[in-house]
Amino acid sequence: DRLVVAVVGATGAVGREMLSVLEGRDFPATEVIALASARSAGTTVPFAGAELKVKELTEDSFEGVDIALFSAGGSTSEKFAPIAAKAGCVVVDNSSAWRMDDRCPLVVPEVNPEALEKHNGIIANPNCSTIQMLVALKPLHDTAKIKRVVVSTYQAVSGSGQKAITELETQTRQLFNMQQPEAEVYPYQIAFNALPQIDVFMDNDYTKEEMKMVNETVKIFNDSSVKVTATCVRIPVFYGHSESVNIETAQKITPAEARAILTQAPGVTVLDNPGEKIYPMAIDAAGQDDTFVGRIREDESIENGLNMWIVADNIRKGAALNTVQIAEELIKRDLLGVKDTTVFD
Ligand code: A2P
Ligand code: 11C
Repeated sequence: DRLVVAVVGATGAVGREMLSVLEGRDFPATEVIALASARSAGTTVPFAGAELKVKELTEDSFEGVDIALFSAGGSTSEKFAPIAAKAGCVVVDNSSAWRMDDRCPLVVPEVNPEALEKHNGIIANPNCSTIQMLVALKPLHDTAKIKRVVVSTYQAVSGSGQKAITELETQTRQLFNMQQPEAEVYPYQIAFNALPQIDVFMDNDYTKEEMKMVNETVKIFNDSSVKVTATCVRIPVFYGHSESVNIETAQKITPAEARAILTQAPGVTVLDNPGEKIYPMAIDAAGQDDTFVGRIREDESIENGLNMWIVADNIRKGAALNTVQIAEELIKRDLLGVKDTTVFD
C-alpha cells in the first residue's frame, strides 16, 4: 500500500530527528518528503543511508500526502496545518499552535491514545516537558489519583532548536578564550549559567512554558482536578530535559509501590538505586527512547506525597519520537484520512 509521509521543518533539530526515528523504526512509508523554507530548498538531509532533497513548503505540498509531521514553528503550523488537512492529509504537529484547540487531540500514546479516535485532521504533539512528566505520572495517577504536582525543570538548549545548540557551543568556546560571550537566542548567557525563563512571560508572571505544563496536563489526563504548578529553567545541557517532580495523591502509595508500578509502565525505565549511586541523568537519556525515573522517595512533609526525578531526551520522546508514535497509532487504529475537511475553515 502507498503511504506518503512529509516532514515539515526537515532541516531543523527536531525534523532531522523525525527522519532518523522514521528510519530507525522501519516506519511503513513508501515515500518520505522533506520540506522546509525557501532558504534550504535544494539542500539535502540524510535519510535511510541516502540524501533526501529538501523542497520548499508551499500550499501545494500536501497533494497525495497521507501524513505530515510538522516541526517548523508555530506560525508555519498555524498557516499550513489547515491547508494540509483540507487536502486530506493528517497532520501531527509538534508546535504549540494547536495544542489547546478543542478540535485537536493532544496525545501521548502511552497516556491517551484513545483521544485520536475523534481527530479532525490536526493532532497536536504536547510540549516536551509535559510529555516526559505524564509518561511517568499516568500509571501513578491511575493507581493513587494525583491531586497536585509541583515540578521544577532543568531543560536542555536543544529544546530551542539548532541555533541554541550552536549558541551554547559558541559561548563555551568564547569563555575558554577569555572573550565576551554573545547571547542571541537567549536573553542572557546560557553557558555556565541557569536561566529561570523559558519562552515568554505571561500576565500572571509565569512563563509560557510553565503554563503549557499546567494546561496540557489537564487536557491530556482529561481531568481538571489535577493541579499543577511549574518552574521551568534552562541549563547548559545539550540534550535531555530533567525534572524534579513532587506529587500529592489521594491514596497512599509507597516508594516501593511506585517503583513496582513504574517498572511495568510502557515507555518507562526505572533507574533508582541510591546505594549504588544509580539515578537518571541527561547524558544517559540522550539518544534513548524511554523516559527514565529515579530518586523516588517519600515526601515526608505531607500525608500522601512522593518526590521523583524524571529525565528523557527532549528531541526524541519530547518531540520526534512521540510524533512518529502518534502516526504509528493512527495507522494501527485505521485512522488515516480526514472525514470532514471543513473543520478548520
Ligand atoms: P529552514 O532550515 O529552511 O529555515 P529549528 O527548530 O532547529 O530552528 O528548525 C526549524 C525548522 O523549521 C527548519 O527546518 C526550518 O527550515 C523550518 N522553517 C522555519 N520557518 C519556516 C517556513 N516559513 N516555512 C517552512 N519551514 C520553515
Ligand atoms: C523548550 N519545551 O525546551 C521547549 C521546546 O512548545 O513545542 C518546545 C516548545 C514547544 O524550549
